[in-house]
Amino acid sequence: MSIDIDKIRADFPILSTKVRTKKLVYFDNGATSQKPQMVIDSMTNYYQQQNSNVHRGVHYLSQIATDAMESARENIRKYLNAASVEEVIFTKGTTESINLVANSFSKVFITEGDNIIVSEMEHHANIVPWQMMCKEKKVELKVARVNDDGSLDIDYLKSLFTDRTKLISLAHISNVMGVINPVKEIISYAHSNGAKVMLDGAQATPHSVIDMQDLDVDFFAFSAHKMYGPTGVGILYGKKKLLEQMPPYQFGGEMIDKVSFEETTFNVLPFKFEAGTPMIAEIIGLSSAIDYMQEIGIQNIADYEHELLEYATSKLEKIDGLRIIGDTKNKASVVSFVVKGVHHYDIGSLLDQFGIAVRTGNHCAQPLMKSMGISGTVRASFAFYNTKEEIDVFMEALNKALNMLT
Ligand code: C6P
Repeated sequence: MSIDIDKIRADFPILSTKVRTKKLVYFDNGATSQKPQMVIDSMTNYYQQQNSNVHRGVHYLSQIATDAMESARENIRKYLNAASVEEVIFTKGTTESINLVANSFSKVFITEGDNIIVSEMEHHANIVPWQMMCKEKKVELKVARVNDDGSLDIDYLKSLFTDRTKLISLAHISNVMGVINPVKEIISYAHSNGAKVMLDGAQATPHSVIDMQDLDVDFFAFSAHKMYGPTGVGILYGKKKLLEQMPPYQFGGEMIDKVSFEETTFNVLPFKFEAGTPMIAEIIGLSSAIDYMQEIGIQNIADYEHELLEYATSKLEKIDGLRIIGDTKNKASVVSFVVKGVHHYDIGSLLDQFGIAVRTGNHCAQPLMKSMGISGTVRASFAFYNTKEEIDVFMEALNKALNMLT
Protein backbone atom coordinates (compact mmCIF):
# COMPACT_ATOMS: atom_id res chain seq x y z
CA MET A 1 0.00 0.00 0.00
CA SER A 2 1.28 3.46 -0.78
CA ILE A 3 0.31 6.86 0.58
CA ASP A 4 -2.84 8.51 -0.83
CA ILE A 5 -1.57 12.02 -0.27
CA ASP A 6 -4.69 13.92 -1.42
CA LYS A 7 -6.91 11.92 0.89
CA ILE A 8 -4.49 12.32 3.78
CA ARG A 9 -4.19 16.09 3.33
CA ALA A 10 -7.96 16.41 3.30
CA ASP A 11 -8.00 14.79 6.75
CA PHE A 12 -6.01 17.70 8.25
CA PRO A 13 -8.18 20.86 8.23
CA ILE A 14 -5.32 23.20 9.17
CA LEU A 15 -3.33 22.31 6.05
CA SER A 16 -5.62 24.48 3.92
CA THR A 17 -4.73 27.56 6.02
CA LYS A 18 -3.33 30.57 4.16
CA VAL A 19 -0.41 32.46 5.69
CA ARG A 20 -0.33 36.05 4.39
CA THR A 21 -2.09 34.92 1.16
CA LYS A 22 0.42 32.07 0.70
CA LYS A 23 -0.46 28.40 1.16
CA LEU A 24 0.81 27.14 4.50
CA VAL A 25 3.84 24.84 4.19
CA TYR A 26 4.18 23.23 7.60
CA PHE A 27 7.68 21.83 8.17
CA ASP A 28 7.72 22.15 11.96
CA ASN A 29 6.45 18.69 12.75
CA GLY A 30 9.32 17.96 15.12
CA ALA A 31 7.94 20.67 17.43
CA THR A 32 4.36 19.47 17.13
CA SER A 33 2.42 17.77 14.36
CA GLN A 34 -0.99 18.77 13.01
CA LYS A 35 -4.11 16.84 14.00
CA PRO A 36 -6.44 14.89 11.68
CA GLN A 37 -10.20 15.46 11.89
CA MET A 38 -10.60 11.96 13.33
CA VAL A 39 -8.57 12.92 16.42
CA ILE A 40 -10.40 16.24 16.82
CA ASP A 41 -13.75 14.41 16.49
CA SER A 42 -12.81 11.78 19.07
CA MET A 43 -12.20 14.49 21.65
CA THR A 44 -15.29 16.50 20.71
CA ASN A 45 -17.36 13.33 20.92
CA TYR A 46 -16.01 12.65 24.42
CA TYR A 47 -17.05 16.10 25.62
CA GLN A 48 -20.42 15.94 23.85
CA GLN A 49 -21.40 12.39 24.81
CA GLN A 50 -19.23 10.93 27.56
CA ASN A 51 -17.78 13.69 29.73
CA SER A 52 -17.48 12.53 33.32
CA ASN A 53 -14.73 11.79 35.80
CA VAL A 54 -13.19 8.31 35.67
CA HIS A 55 -12.74 5.54 38.26
CA ARG A 56 -14.98 7.44 40.67
CA GLY A 57 -18.70 7.18 40.04
CA VAL A 58 -21.12 4.29 39.79
CA HIS A 59 -23.23 6.33 37.40
CA TYR A 60 -23.61 5.64 33.70
CA LEU A 61 -21.45 8.46 32.32
CA SER A 62 -18.60 7.78 34.72
CA GLN A 63 -18.60 4.17 33.63
CA ILE A 64 -18.52 4.92 29.91
CA ALA A 65 -15.80 7.54 30.39
CA THR A 66 -13.77 5.01 32.42
CA ASP A 67 -14.29 2.36 29.73
CA ALA A 68 -13.26 4.81 26.99
CA MET A 69 -10.08 5.78 28.85
CA GLU A 70 -9.12 2.23 29.77
CA SER A 71 -9.80 0.97 26.22
CA ALA A 72 -7.47 3.74 25.05
CA ARG A 73 -4.81 2.44 27.45
CA GLU A 74 -5.22 -1.06 26.00
CA ASN A 75 -4.95 0.33 22.45
CA ILE A 76 -1.73 2.14 23.39
CA ARG A 77 -0.40 -1.04 25.04
CA LYS A 78 -1.03 -2.97 21.82
CA TYR A 79 0.66 -0.28 19.72
CA LEU A 80 3.74 -0.41 22.00
CA ASN A 81 3.58 -4.20 22.33
CA ALA A 82 3.98 -3.73 26.08
CA ALA A 83 3.42 -6.92 28.07
CA SER A 84 0.63 -5.43 30.19
CA VAL A 85 -1.50 -2.31 30.66
CA GLU A 86 0.13 -1.93 34.07
CA GLU A 87 3.22 -0.80 32.18
CA VAL A 88 1.44 2.07 30.38
CA ILE A 89 1.34 5.23 32.51
CA PHE A 90 -0.35 8.45 31.46
CA THR A 91 1.73 11.59 31.95
CA LYS A 92 1.66 15.14 30.56
CA GLY A 93 4.29 14.22 27.98
CA THR A 94 7.90 13.19 27.44
CA THR A 95 9.21 15.80 29.87
CA GLU A 96 7.04 14.59 32.72
CA SER A 97 7.77 10.93 31.93
CA ILE A 98 11.52 11.53 32.22
CA ASN A 99 11.09 13.59 35.41
CA LEU A 100 9.03 10.77 36.88
CA VAL A 101 11.78 8.20 36.30
CA ALA A 102 14.62 10.53 37.37
CA ASN A 103 12.76 11.24 40.59
CA SER A 104 11.32 7.84 41.46
CA PHE A 105 13.89 5.35 40.07
CA SER A 106 16.68 7.23 41.83
CA LYS A 107 14.97 6.85 45.21
CA VAL A 108 15.35 3.07 45.21
CA PHE A 109 18.04 2.21 42.68
CA ILE A 110 20.67 4.96 42.93
CA THR A 111 23.04 5.81 45.77
CA GLU A 112 25.95 8.19 46.30
CA GLY A 113 28.97 7.26 44.17
CA ASP A 114 26.92 5.68 41.36
CA ASN A 115 26.87 7.14 37.87
CA ILE A 116 24.39 7.51 35.03
CA ILE A 117 24.97 8.29 31.34
CA VAL A 118 23.30 10.68 28.90
CA SER A 119 24.63 12.00 25.58
CA GLU A 120 25.56 15.33 24.03
CA MET A 121 22.64 15.14 21.61
CA GLU A 122 19.90 15.12 24.24
CA HIS A 123 16.99 17.53 24.43
CA HIS A 124 17.12 19.54 27.67
CA ALA A 125 14.24 17.38 28.94
CA ASN A 126 16.63 14.43 28.95
CA ILE A 127 19.47 16.32 30.61
CA VAL A 128 18.18 18.61 33.33
CA PRO A 129 16.05 16.10 35.33
CA TRP A 130 19.11 13.78 35.54
CA GLN A 131 21.47 16.64 36.34
CA MET A 132 19.25 17.75 39.24
CA MET A 133 18.94 14.20 40.55
CA CYS A 134 22.73 13.68 40.27
CA LYS A 135 23.42 16.86 42.26
CA GLU A 136 20.98 15.87 44.96
CA LYS A 137 22.25 12.29 45.30
CA LYS A 138 25.97 13.00 44.66
CA VAL A 139 25.95 10.85 41.55
CA GLU A 140 28.18 11.39 38.51
CA LEU A 141 26.51 12.42 35.24
CA LYS A 142 28.59 11.01 32.36
CA VAL A 143 28.15 12.35 28.84
CA ALA A 144 28.52 10.27 25.67
CA ARG A 145 30.09 12.18 22.76
CA VAL A 146 28.68 12.86 19.32
CA ASN A 147 30.85 12.50 16.18
CA ASP A 148 31.08 15.26 13.56
CA ASP A 149 28.43 13.53 11.43
CA GLY A 150 25.98 13.53 14.35
CA SER A 151 26.27 9.84 15.19
CA LEU A 152 27.05 8.69 18.73
CA ASP A 153 30.67 7.74 19.38
CA ILE A 154 29.75 4.19 20.35
CA ASP A 155 33.22 3.08 21.49
CA TYR A 156 33.44 6.09 23.78
CA LEU A 157 29.90 5.50 25.04
CA LYS A 158 30.77 1.90 25.92
CA SER A 159 33.92 3.06 27.72
CA LEU A 160 31.78 5.15 30.10
CA PHE A 161 30.16 2.11 31.74
CA THR A 162 31.48 1.02 35.14
CA ASP A 163 30.10 -1.37 37.73
CA ARG A 164 28.45 1.69 39.35
CA THR A 165 26.52 2.69 36.18
CA LYS A 166 22.86 2.42 37.08
CA LEU A 167 21.15 3.83 34.01
CA ILE A 168 21.69 5.31 30.56
CA SER A 169 19.05 7.69 29.17
CA LEU A 170 19.22 8.42 25.45
CA ALA A 171 17.26 9.94 22.61
CA HIS A 172 15.97 7.23 20.29
CA ILE A 173 16.00 9.83 17.50
CA SER A 174 17.66 13.26 17.79
CA ASN A 175 15.18 16.14 17.59
CA VAL A 176 17.80 18.39 16.00
CA MET A 177 19.37 16.08 13.42
CA GLY A 178 16.92 13.22 12.94
CA VAL A 179 19.80 10.80 13.58
CA ILE A 180 18.47 7.38 14.65
CA ASN A 181 20.61 5.90 17.39
CA PRO A 182 21.52 2.18 17.42
CA VAL A 183 19.38 1.66 20.48
CA LYS A 184 19.14 -2.14 20.37
CA GLU A 185 22.92 -2.47 20.47
CA ILE A 186 23.15 0.06 23.33
CA ILE A 187 20.35 -1.60 25.31
CA SER A 188 21.97 -5.00 25.10
CA TYR A 189 25.39 -3.55 26.04
CA ALA A 190 23.92 -1.64 29.00
CA HIS A 191 22.08 -4.72 30.25
CA SER A 192 25.19 -6.86 29.99
CA ASN A 193 26.83 -4.25 32.25
CA GLY A 194 23.97 -4.32 34.76
CA ALA A 195 22.57 -0.88 33.82
CA LYS A 196 18.97 0.02 32.98
CA VAL A 197 18.01 1.97 29.86
CA MET A 198 15.57 4.82 29.34
CA LEU A 199 14.78 5.96 25.80
CA ASP A 200 13.44 9.43 25.01
CA GLY A 201 11.11 8.39 22.21
CA ALA A 202 9.59 11.83 21.55
CA GLN A 203 10.87 11.89 17.96
CA ALA A 204 10.64 8.14 17.38
CA THR A 205 6.92 7.42 17.77
CA PRO A 206 5.85 9.68 14.86
CA HIS A 207 8.15 7.88 12.43
CA SER A 208 8.79 4.29 13.42
CA VAL A 209 7.35 1.01 14.57
CA ILE A 210 8.02 0.79 18.28
CA ASP A 211 8.03 -2.55 20.11
CA MET A 212 8.83 -2.50 23.81
CA GLN A 213 9.35 -6.24 24.15
CA ASP A 214 11.55 -6.47 21.09
CA LEU A 215 13.64 -3.47 22.22
CA ASP A 216 13.78 -4.87 25.77
CA VAL A 217 14.01 -1.26 26.97
CA ASP A 218 13.36 -0.53 30.66
CA PHE A 219 11.66 2.86 30.26
CA PHE A 220 10.34 4.67 27.17
CA ALA A 221 8.86 8.19 27.07
CA PHE A 222 6.87 9.99 24.37
CA SER A 223 4.35 12.79 23.75
CA ALA A 224 1.04 12.50 21.88
CA HIS A 225 1.29 15.93 20.27
CA LYS A 226 4.22 14.99 18.04
CA MET A 227 2.33 11.97 16.65
CA TYR A 228 -0.88 13.64 15.46
CA GLY A 229 -2.51 13.54 18.90
CA PRO A 230 -3.34 16.35 21.32
CA THR A 231 -1.06 18.33 23.61
CA GLY A 232 -1.09 17.64 27.34
CA VAL A 233 -0.72 13.86 27.28
CA GLY A 234 2.15 11.45 26.92
CA ILE A 235 3.20 8.01 28.02
CA LEU A 236 5.75 6.50 30.29
CA TYR A 237 6.28 2.85 29.48
CA GLY A 238 8.18 1.00 32.21
CA LYS A 239 8.88 -2.65 32.90
CA LYS A 240 6.43 -3.85 35.53
CA LYS A 241 9.05 -5.36 37.81
CA LEU A 242 10.83 -1.97 38.01
CA LEU A 243 7.69 0.15 38.34
CA GLU A 244 6.49 -2.07 41.16
CA GLN A 245 9.60 -1.28 43.18
CA MET A 246 9.50 2.47 42.49
CA PRO A 247 7.70 4.90 44.82
CA PRO A 248 4.95 7.23 43.56
CA TYR A 249 6.10 10.47 41.99
CA GLN A 250 3.12 12.65 42.91
CA PHE A 251 0.51 12.22 45.63
CA GLY A 252 -3.23 12.84 45.79
CA GLY A 253 -6.47 11.25 44.61
CA GLU A 254 -6.55 8.19 42.34
CA MET A 255 -3.05 6.97 43.29
CA ILE A 256 -4.00 5.93 46.84
CA ASP A 257 -5.48 2.77 48.36
CA LYS A 258 -6.25 3.75 51.99
CA VAL A 259 -5.68 7.13 53.61
CA SER A 260 -5.63 8.03 57.28
CA PHE A 261 -3.70 10.72 59.12
CA GLU A 262 -1.38 8.03 60.43
CA GLU A 263 -0.62 6.27 57.17
CA THR A 264 -1.43 6.08 53.45
CA THR A 265 -1.14 3.04 51.23
CA PHE A 266 -0.92 3.28 47.47
CA ASN A 267 -2.94 2.00 44.53
CA VAL A 268 -1.67 -0.71 42.18
CA LEU A 269 0.00 -0.09 38.82
CA PRO A 270 -0.52 1.91 36.67
CA PHE A 271 -2.67 4.14 38.93
CA LYS A 272 0.09 4.47 41.55
CA PHE A 273 1.79 6.91 39.18
CA GLU A 274 -1.36 8.79 38.07
CA ALA A 275 -2.28 11.25 40.82
CA GLY A 276 -5.35 13.42 40.21
CA THR A 277 -7.94 13.50 37.44
CA PRO A 278 -6.28 12.34 34.23
CA MET A 279 -6.41 14.13 30.87
CA ILE A 280 -9.30 11.93 29.71
CA ALA A 281 -10.18 13.61 26.40
CA GLU A 282 -6.52 13.81 25.42
CA ILE A 283 -5.94 10.12 26.20
CA ILE A 284 -8.87 9.27 23.91
CA GLY A 285 -7.35 11.62 21.30
CA LEU A 286 -3.98 9.86 21.52
CA SER A 287 -5.61 6.48 21.01
CA SER A 288 -7.41 7.84 17.97
CA ALA A 289 -4.13 9.25 16.58
CA ILE A 290 -2.60 5.78 16.88
CA ASP A 291 -5.58 4.31 15.00
CA TYR A 292 -5.12 6.94 12.30
CA MET A 293 -1.40 6.19 11.88
CA GLN A 294 -2.06 2.45 11.86
CA GLU A 295 -4.71 2.85 9.16
CA ILE A 296 -2.05 4.40 6.90
CA GLY A 297 0.57 1.92 8.14
CA ILE A 298 3.54 3.06 10.19
CA GLN A 299 6.00 1.46 7.77
CA ASN A 300 4.28 3.26 4.85
CA ILE A 301 4.65 6.50 6.79
CA ALA A 302 8.35 5.85 7.43
CA ASP A 303 9.03 4.92 3.78
CA TYR A 304 7.22 7.96 2.39
CA GLU A 305 8.89 10.36 4.85
CA HIS A 306 12.27 8.88 3.94
CA GLU A 307 11.62 9.79 0.29
CA LEU A 308 10.83 13.37 1.39
CA LEU A 309 14.03 13.50 3.44
CA GLU A 310 16.18 12.27 0.56
CA TYR A 311 14.55 14.69 -1.88
CA ALA A 312 15.08 17.69 0.45
CA THR A 313 18.63 16.66 1.39
CA SER A 314 19.73 16.28 -2.23
CA LYS A 315 18.43 19.80 -3.01
CA LEU A 316 19.91 21.43 0.10
CA GLU A 317 23.31 19.89 -0.56
CA LYS A 318 23.52 21.89 -3.79
CA ILE A 319 23.48 25.24 -1.96
CA ASP A 320 26.91 26.87 -1.55
CA GLY A 321 27.99 27.36 2.06
CA LEU A 322 25.17 25.22 3.45
CA ARG A 323 26.12 22.58 6.02
CA ILE A 324 23.69 19.88 7.09
CA ILE A 325 24.01 19.13 10.79
CA GLY A 326 23.79 15.38 11.19
CA ASP A 327 24.44 13.56 7.93
CA THR A 328 24.40 9.91 8.93
CA LYS A 329 22.67 7.29 6.75
CA ASN A 330 20.09 6.26 9.32
CA LYS A 331 17.86 9.30 9.77
CA ALA A 332 14.22 10.16 10.35
CA SER A 333 12.63 12.96 8.29
CA VAL A 334 14.37 15.88 9.99
CA VAL A 335 16.96 18.09 8.30
CA SER A 336 18.85 20.79 10.16
CA PHE A 337 21.27 23.15 8.49
CA VAL A 338 23.37 26.28 8.85
CA VAL A 339 24.49 28.63 6.09
CA LYS A 340 27.87 30.34 6.28
CA GLY A 341 27.58 34.03 7.16
CA VAL A 342 23.79 33.95 7.62
CA HIS A 343 21.91 33.83 10.91
CA HIS A 344 19.41 30.97 11.22
CA TYR A 345 16.81 33.32 12.68
CA ASP A 346 16.92 35.57 9.58
CA ILE A 347 16.37 32.57 7.31
CA GLY A 348 13.42 31.40 9.41
CA SER A 349 11.83 34.86 9.44
CA LEU A 350 12.08 35.22 5.66
CA LEU A 351 10.73 31.72 5.07
CA ASP A 352 7.76 32.68 7.23
CA GLN A 353 7.05 35.53 4.80
CA PHE A 354 6.54 32.83 2.16
CA GLY A 355 4.15 30.88 4.40
CA ILE A 356 6.76 28.29 5.35
CA ALA A 357 6.95 27.16 8.99
CA VAL A 358 10.36 25.85 10.09
CA ARG A 359 11.99 25.96 13.49
CA THR A 360 15.13 27.97 14.15
CA GLY A 361 17.42 28.20 17.18
CA ASN A 362 19.02 25.65 19.47
CA HIS A 363 15.98 23.33 19.58
CA CYS A 364 16.32 22.90 23.37
CA ALA A 365 19.67 21.17 22.79
CA GLN A 366 22.29 23.73 23.82
CA PRO A 367 25.01 21.13 24.61
CA LEU A 368 24.69 19.70 21.08
CA MET A 369 25.02 23.21 19.59
CA LYS A 370 28.20 23.68 21.62
CA SER A 371 29.69 20.38 20.49
CA MET A 372 28.89 21.23 16.83
CA GLY A 373 30.38 24.72 17.26
CA ILE A 374 27.18 26.51 16.20
CA SER A 375 24.60 28.72 17.90
CA GLY A 376 21.53 27.27 16.20
CA THR A 377 20.16 25.79 13.00
CA VAL A 378 17.23 26.03 10.63
CA ARG A 379 15.27 22.79 11.00
CA ALA A 380 12.74 21.40 8.54
CA SER A 381 10.92 18.35 9.89
CA PHE A 382 8.56 16.48 7.58
CA ALA A 383 5.38 14.52 8.20
CA PHE A 384 3.54 12.11 5.89
CA TYR A 385 1.13 14.88 4.83
CA ASN A 386 4.00 16.91 3.33
CA THR A 387 4.85 16.68 -0.36
CA LYS A 388 7.77 17.06 -2.75
CA GLU A 389 5.92 20.05 -4.25
CA GLU A 390 6.06 21.72 -0.84
CA ILE A 391 9.80 21.01 -0.70
CA ASP A 392 10.11 22.74 -4.10
CA VAL A 393 8.26 25.79 -2.70
CA PHE A 394 10.57 25.72 0.32
CA MET A 395 13.71 25.52 -1.85
CA GLU A 396 12.61 28.40 -4.03
CA ALA A 397 11.86 30.53 -0.94
CA LEU A 398 15.14 29.51 0.69
CA ASN A 399 17.12 30.52 -2.40
CA LYS A 400 15.32 33.89 -2.50
CA ALA A 401 15.98 34.40 1.23
CA LEU A 402 19.67 33.59 0.83
CA ASN A 403 19.96 35.99 -2.12
CA MET A 404 18.56 38.73 0.09
CA LEU A 405 20.79 37.88 3.04
CA THR A 406 24.16 37.37 1.34
N1 C6P B 1 11.01 18.77 21.14
C1 C6P B 1 11.26 20.25 19.24
O1 C6P B 1 10.92 21.20 18.54
P1 C6P B 1 7.47 17.61 25.44
O2 C6P B 1 7.65 19.09 25.43
O3 C6P B 1 7.51 17.05 26.84
O4 C6P B 1 6.32 17.14 24.63
O5 C6P B 1 8.76 17.02 24.66
C2 C6P B 1 10.07 17.36 25.05
C3 C6P B 1 11.05 16.68 24.15
C4 C6P B 1 11.85 15.69 24.67
N2 C6P B 1 12.71 15.00 23.88
C5 C6P B 1 12.82 15.25 22.58
C6 C6P B 1 13.76 14.42 21.75
C7 C6P B 1 12.04 16.26 22.00
O6 C6P B 1 12.15 16.49 20.69
C8 C6P B 1 11.16 17.01 22.80
C9 C6P B 1 10.39 18.16 22.22
C10 C6P B 1 10.38 19.87 20.42
O7 C6P B 1 12.27 19.60 19.01
C11 C6P B 1 10.03 21.05 21.25
S1 C6P B 1 11.42 21.71 22.11
